[in-house]
Amino acid sequence: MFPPQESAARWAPAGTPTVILVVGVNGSGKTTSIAKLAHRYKNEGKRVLLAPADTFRAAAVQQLITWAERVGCEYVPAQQDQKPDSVAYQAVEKGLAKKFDVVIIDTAGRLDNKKNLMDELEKIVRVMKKLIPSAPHEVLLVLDGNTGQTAVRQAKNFEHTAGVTGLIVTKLDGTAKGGAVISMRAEVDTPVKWIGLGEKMTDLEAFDAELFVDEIFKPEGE
Ligand SMILES: Nc1nc2c(ncn2[C@@H]2O[C@H](COP(=O)(O)OP(=O)(O)O)[C@@H](O)[C@H]2O)c(=O)[nH]1
Ligand SMILES: [Mg+2]
Repeated sequence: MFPPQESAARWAPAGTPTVILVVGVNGSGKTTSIAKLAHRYKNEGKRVLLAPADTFRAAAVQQLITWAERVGCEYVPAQQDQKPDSVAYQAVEKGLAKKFDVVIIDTAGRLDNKKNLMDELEKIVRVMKKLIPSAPHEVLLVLDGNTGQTAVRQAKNFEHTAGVTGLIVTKLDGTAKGGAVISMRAEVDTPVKWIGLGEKMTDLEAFDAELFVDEIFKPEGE
């Protein structure tokens, strides 16, 4: 029953930084997932630049910077209350100038209302296109795998407005939670690209539908 999907990550043409925009509600695991992606890409030998464009909450910028330092990758410094699109612009500009392979942009999960949030995301996309017309190459929506129908609703809200190209389903560590991915994909027409399996930077797996389904049907103890 699992719908066929294209799980592969999308990349910019050679010589252009791949810009990944990460969206989703607060607490879904955006910032942690960005750290995990950064860690993975860094291990693959890629140069990764992080952009803390969630300037809406005081602690959010610092949280991403702390992760960047832990992972050992670069970030653009951002002030709290700096406009998110200006942080994104700075990051893409630096990504181009310093030839980074990957630029990952963290965003706010909540503004005073949903329209403002979507407007803000659109602004971020608009400014980066001035520098790289094909950006963002990937828009990853982060969904908490424990939130069931709420996550499905969020996915539907974000899917069209933000041009989402893939899902990261988080918090699938623990028992018997994998089913959430199946029910999500039954209702949301976006491929699951990554799954989060814990709070550490190593707790991220590329999603492979076939392997995943095999795991679910494996007899206990195998
Ligand atoms: N168990 C578990 N916790 C996670 C996972 N991903 C994120 N978290 C936790 O969820 C909380 C919110 O994550 P955060 O990245 O700050 O979410 P954001 O508000 O979307 O940026 C933090 O306590 C994370 O450690 C995961 O895959 N498994
Ligand atoms: Mg965050």
